Amino acid sequence: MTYGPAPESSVEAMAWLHANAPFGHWIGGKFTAPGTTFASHNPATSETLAQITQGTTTDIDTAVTAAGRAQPKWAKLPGHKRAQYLYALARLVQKHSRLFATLETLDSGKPIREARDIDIPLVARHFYYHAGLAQLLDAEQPDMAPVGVCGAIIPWNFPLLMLAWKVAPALAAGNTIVLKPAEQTPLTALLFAQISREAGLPPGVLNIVTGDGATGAALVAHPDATKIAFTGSTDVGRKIRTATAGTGKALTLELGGKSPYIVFDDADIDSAVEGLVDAIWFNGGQVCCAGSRLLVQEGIAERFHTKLRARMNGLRVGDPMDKCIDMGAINSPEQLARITAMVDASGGEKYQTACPTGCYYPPTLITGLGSADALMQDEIFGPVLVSMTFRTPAEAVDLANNTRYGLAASIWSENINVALDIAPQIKAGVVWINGANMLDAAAPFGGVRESGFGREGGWDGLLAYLRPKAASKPLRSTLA
Ligand code: TXE
Repeated sequence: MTYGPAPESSVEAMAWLHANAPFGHWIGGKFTAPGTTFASHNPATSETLAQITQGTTTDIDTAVTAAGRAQPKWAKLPGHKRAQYLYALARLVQKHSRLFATLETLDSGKPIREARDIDIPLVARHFYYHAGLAQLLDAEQPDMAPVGVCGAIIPWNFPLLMLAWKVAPALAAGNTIVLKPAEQTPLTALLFAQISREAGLPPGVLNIVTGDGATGAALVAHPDATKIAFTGSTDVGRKIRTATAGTGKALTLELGGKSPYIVFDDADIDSAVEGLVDAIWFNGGQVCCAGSRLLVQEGIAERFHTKLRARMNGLRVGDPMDKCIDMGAINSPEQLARITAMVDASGGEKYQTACPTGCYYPPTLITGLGSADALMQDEIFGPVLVSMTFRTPAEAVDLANNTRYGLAASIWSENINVALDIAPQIKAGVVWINGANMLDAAAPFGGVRESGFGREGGWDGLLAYLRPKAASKPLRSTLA
């Protein structure tokens, strides 16, 4: 069955691309002339969308310098003035939400329904929320100083949302920023650059330098980028931590995960199955906090798997621009090859449903693995769920913690005492009870162990962009 094209036509997005590409960097409030370029593709069609400039060390230096020049004045603005810019950005994201959502889907392969209903609204919410925090800082700021110039490096799975997670708190706290989007998905960041002009953001407060890992490494290495915020693979996170060791740079890392999804035998099974569909097949499982490890209590395992397979059969995989599909394209041929190789190399029993040919991977369930098997341990970052059973709550905790990661976990039980007893025992930064992927600008998000450190969202997230400054007032003598 086909469902026809989404009403969100891509005509507007293609017109925007034709009017603006090839793209240079966004530095000091305007686009630079394009340099040596690479192509950004639509993974669903492999069509080239636009030529993007590969950022050099000189480009990074120019951007950091522009950010450094703008920072003192930006930091001197009262919080409520910075808030006005953040409110304007939030409103403009909403005003251009259809263009943002379409570009995001074309560039990343995620379903238009997700881009339109989840990614872009969460972006606007993030800016609204941080506008509020910027105002609160008026009361707090005497003892808090911005970090200075922030360098942000983001991945391809939530391109605009990850931009918002870095830019909103950085700007709210009085920092300026140089952001490097992922080479696979730079388009919405470039549109965001354009709307920052519409918002009247002072030149140099936001700078975007496109490019690959080498561009990111140059940003990390720049001596005047005093805080680095990174979201991406654990391998690159490790390199960045090594590169910044001994430099005094502040650092937050949001890395991979292998989050457990624990279902007790008293759970509401239908809700738990539905929650799992969201946990592992949202954005094709290309989600750092994906519930990619199902741990289900033995007594209900068969019934649960039967219901899960039936639900999998109903998932529609296809053209991301079709608003009726559940899962779109895999983000890139490289990521598809990575997923395929990992699954092909594994044992276990595989259950896969249908998907189109091209840059697609079918919803997959793998059972019969041991807890030490590679697929139980390694992040796949695709629509692949691995499943094991447990007998007792203690065994559930052991299995859940048997990972080098610690980002998120879901616990499903109708007995709140069980859930509240288990939650603190799980080594993870975020634990959801009878839910999954519940993200909000006000909730601190981040990991422990090899999932990284630092939080994004909430007051904790803002504090990562501030430094306490105890010497801002003269101390009164205790003898007086
Ligand atoms: O990530 P990279 P990749 C995981 C996931 C995926 C795997 C590889 O398991 O399969 O990583 O994806 C920039 N210095 N996650 O290769 O390389 C790069 O240009 C500075 C989980 O795409 O980590 C991009 O902007 N920057 C993750 C960003 O880092 C460097 C999301 C992420 O790319 C750099 C993405 C360097 N040396 C992948 N090398 C999550 N936590 O959500 C690359 N980059």
